[in-house]
Amino acid sequence: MNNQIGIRMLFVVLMVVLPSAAINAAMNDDMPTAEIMFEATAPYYEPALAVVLAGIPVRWSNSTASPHSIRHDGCLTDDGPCVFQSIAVPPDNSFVIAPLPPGRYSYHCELHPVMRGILVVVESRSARGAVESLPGSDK
Ligand SMILES: [Cu+2]
Repeated sequence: MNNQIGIRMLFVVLMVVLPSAAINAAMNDDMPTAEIMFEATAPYYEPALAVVLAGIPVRWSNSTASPHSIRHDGCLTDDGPCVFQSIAVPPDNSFVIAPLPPGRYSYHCELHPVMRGILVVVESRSARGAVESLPGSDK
């Protein structure tokens, strides 16, 4: 009786641990990634002003119940370069962009124009503090 329970417990533990071990291994192979969340309420992108180091991909994750997108403001006009643009990201999905050159990139959600965010890419950690103290600065 005790043995049966023990074997059953072991089976349950293996069922739970093995898939998550595989997921952890896959994640450890990934590069470090800056994370931004979509939110259903203001400021809609969290953080709304994201300062990331050059060389790091940026991931937007959608934990809301609606699809959202990420579209660099340069895509709106004829003059600006359109640096990044996603399709509509469904709930529980994410969108990753390759590392960007240093600069300030304002962006919005094409589906909900009220959603606006700023991505600032800096060369080094020391530049990061300087940018964060000037959230309104437009480089
Ligand atoms: Cu949206």
